[in-house]
Amino acid sequence: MKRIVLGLLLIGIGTLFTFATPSEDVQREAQAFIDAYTKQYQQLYYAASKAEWRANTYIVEGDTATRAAAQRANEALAAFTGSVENIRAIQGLLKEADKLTPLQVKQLKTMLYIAANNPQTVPDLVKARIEAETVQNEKLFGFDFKIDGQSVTPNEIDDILKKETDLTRRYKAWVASKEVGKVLKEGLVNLQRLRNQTVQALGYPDYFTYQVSDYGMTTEEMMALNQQFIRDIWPLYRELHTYMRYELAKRYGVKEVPDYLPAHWLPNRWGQDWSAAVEVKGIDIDSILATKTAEWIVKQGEQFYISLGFPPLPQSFWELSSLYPVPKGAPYKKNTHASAWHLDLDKDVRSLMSVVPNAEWYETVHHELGHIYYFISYSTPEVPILLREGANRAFHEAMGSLMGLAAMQKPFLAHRHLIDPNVKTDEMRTLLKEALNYIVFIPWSAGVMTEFEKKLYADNLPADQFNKTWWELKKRYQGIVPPEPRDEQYCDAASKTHINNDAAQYYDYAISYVLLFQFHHTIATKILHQDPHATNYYGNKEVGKFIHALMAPGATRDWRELMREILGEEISAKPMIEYFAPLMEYLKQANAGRKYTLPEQI
Ligand code: X8Z
Ligand code: ZN
Repeated sequence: MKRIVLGLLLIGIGTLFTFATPSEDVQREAQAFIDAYTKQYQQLYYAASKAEWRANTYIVEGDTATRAAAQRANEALAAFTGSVENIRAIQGLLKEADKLTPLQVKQLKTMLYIAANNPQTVPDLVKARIEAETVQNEKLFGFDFKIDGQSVTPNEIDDILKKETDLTRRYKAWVASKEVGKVLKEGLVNLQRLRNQTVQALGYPDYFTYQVSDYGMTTEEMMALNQQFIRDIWPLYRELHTYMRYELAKRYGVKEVPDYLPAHWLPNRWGQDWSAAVEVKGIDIDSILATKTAEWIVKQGEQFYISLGFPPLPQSFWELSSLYPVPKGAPYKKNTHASAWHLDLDKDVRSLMSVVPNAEWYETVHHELGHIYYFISYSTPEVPILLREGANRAFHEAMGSLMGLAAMQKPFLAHRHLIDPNVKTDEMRTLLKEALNYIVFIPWSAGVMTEFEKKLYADNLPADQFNKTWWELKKRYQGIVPPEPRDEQYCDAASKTHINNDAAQYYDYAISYVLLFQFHHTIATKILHQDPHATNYYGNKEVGKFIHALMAPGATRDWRELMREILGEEISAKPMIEYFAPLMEYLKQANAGRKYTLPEQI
């Protein structure tokens, strides 16, 4: 009996060897497909990027030509990446994945991931989604914000929210900033359906799950990770929340301290960063920067990267980027939210910003240049065009934010002659200011934004509950309430850029903040041997090599493996918590006798 079975088995293996294609042939076939795909993909991608660039830098009401051009280019890219023929070929090759090289498998999987957003089995849906996205962006950035009937720019609104102490004027600015949500609501409802339906055609349950899958994670895993971040920082957030209610009430001359922070009291339109509310004597970045130009800030950012060993930015970056606000009275508007673009997935790198000389833009410049230097670091022959992305999306967000943090620390500022090296500063207050940025951001990103978009896409949140849900989440996670009840004619979530044009990805930023403290801790303790609270990265080539090593592989490596290899760690908020630990005692003392309104545990 045994013998016969063995005999059959041998015959079986024999057949396999006779008829199956050897690995080399499969690899050759796959490579030919990948090369041909890549060539066409890069061309179409570049054309679409250029059309998008135009549509984001030159927004004129009624300019249907620019919009149509962007739509056409995006449709051509979608038709190719989502073509039934391509999907079949990719799936066919992936059936023989065990015979392919890991790099080939990664590229094919990337193709399939892109296809899922544009499947040409449902061409009308994809077309409708592209159109809806173009229109939404145009409405968002073509919007004319007004205070007392006077047009104001987002930079001007932000300035009021940072500096104004008169509550009526603050209220007007905040309310003005949310008006745009009204005109975006219908589009968002439409996009909720269209985004879900397009990815469902290739088997994803919803758009949120699709975006999360890029990390190799399920929606449940991603939600659990974000909830863990919130739990980790919650005790400190609760202290910060209490502290700010009392401090701001004092500042605005309000006798009765409110239980929750009114949204218009905070120095940011979404309450995502409160750091502008605290000044540190001796390191007043805003007044230092007020003496500089916007151009100087961008150059200063570039110098920092160069000092670490990175190359100067290419001439084309300076010629083709759109770095400053549109001149007053110009007949067009532009996207006012900062972004970095890798237009041809090779050498054409650009940034879109509206830099003015203040601390927020100083940080944002470092953030965007982080993306640009990430693009440059992986645009090498070793990294195939299709894998020219971050190890994951959060890595991409982390690098520049890390540099932004480093560029604010006292030894760095002194070295760069931005402050007097002998000036005495209050270190606890510096830490407080940093916490009001980095800690305050977590309940917003991991909580409000991530939960809202999960509900929107994975749970099909009904349109008559958008604003109610938004404010429930704001209260629960951030302890923030609107100045007065806001019904469903408003769509305050849609006042946030990412809800419209970077959908279901905001947890990227929560993860990136956690990662950046891991990166920073390693750099400070293992490379610089400096206190993480007081570092100076400037000019240190070893720091440059470390950052470069994280970026250069692009998406050719699994992000978890890369972390283990370079950091020897898994993702963890521990370095972030440790960094801010000294603040806990200080705040508890400052808050002694004050009423806490957030629960001890979330
Ligand atoms: O959107 C951004 C970047 C885009 S590349 C400027 N950020 C998030 C935001 O502004 O909401 C950076 C940190 C958080
Ligand atoms: Zn970014």
